[in-house]
Amino acid sequence: MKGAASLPKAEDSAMEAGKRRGTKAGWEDRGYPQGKRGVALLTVIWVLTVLMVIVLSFSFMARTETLSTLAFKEGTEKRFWAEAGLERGIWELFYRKTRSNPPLSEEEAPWKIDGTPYKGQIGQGNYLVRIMDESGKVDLNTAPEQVLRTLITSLVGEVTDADALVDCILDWRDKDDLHRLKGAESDYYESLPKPYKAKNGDFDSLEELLLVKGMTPQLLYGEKNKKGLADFLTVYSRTNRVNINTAPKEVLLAIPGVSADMVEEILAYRKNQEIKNLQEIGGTVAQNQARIFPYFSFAPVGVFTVESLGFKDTPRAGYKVKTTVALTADNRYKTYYYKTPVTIKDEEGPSETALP
Ligand SMILES: [Ca+2]
Repeated sequence: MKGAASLPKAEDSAMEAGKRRGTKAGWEDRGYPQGKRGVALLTVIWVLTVLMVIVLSFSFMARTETLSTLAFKEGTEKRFWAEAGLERGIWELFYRKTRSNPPLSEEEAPWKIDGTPYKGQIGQGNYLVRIMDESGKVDLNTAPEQVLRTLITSLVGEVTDADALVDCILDWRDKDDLHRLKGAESDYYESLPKPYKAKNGDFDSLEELLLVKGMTPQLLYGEKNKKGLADFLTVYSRTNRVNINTAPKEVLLAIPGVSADMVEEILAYRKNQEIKNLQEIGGTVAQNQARIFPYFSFAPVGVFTVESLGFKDTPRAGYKVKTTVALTADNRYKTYYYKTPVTIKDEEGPSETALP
């Protein structure tokens, strides 16, 4: 008890000493001149400022993180909605295969495979799916030269020397090292800053076209309101004909001997039924059938591209995925190509044809 009683006394005397040090006499005692008495306050303000800057930068970082997490979440959602659309598209292909008889009603009818967009809903999201028959496109490796030339000229002739582009594509593909008039072979490609050789073999993918002299992503994928070559070319049909039931207008027009009137007749006829021969279309198509027949087939070869756009409110802010699949005999499918995302910038975006 004695010790405990003496302790407060010792504390008291220490406090007294502290108080004394805080007095004017105290500062002077410790050798601070009178003019520097605000230095502690200044230090405190500085420390507070530095702390505020740190806190503000932390809060800014946290906000950025939150926003990027939200964007990631939305992007992931859209991606899975798009993936769902892709699965649906493939499922529709199998359904189509089993529905060889004419459908009883509109709902029973299988989806069209000419790029017609179909909309679906899953959870809180939506998808927009298009199926394209690869045999409705022009095969880059097997198409007759005239078809390739007419198609490419009609699509990009306004912005580039289409003849030179076609010459370079054919030179890239042919086995020899002999230049066409405006073509390019290994000697040109080896003179580039990053040299490589001409393939002298078939194209394995459309992207390979970007290695060919004169080809640009804009020409291949199209720009905002202009379609690119990729919508009309393929490496998967492996035939020199195009499917008259699914070929886009641009491809039909590239067929030698096919006029704009014939294209209208074909499009009008196939709207309601499948074309089985040229005779049944009648009109100018039937009159010219002998001439144009060698360029056409009437059924798909079984390779399809499914393109799906996942979105919440507007397709313009969507996420797009694309796959090319081949249906195999055992009711399975093989994936030849898959791309995610097909970004709005390097592809035609949710192109006008993909919008509802
Ligand atoms: Ca060559």
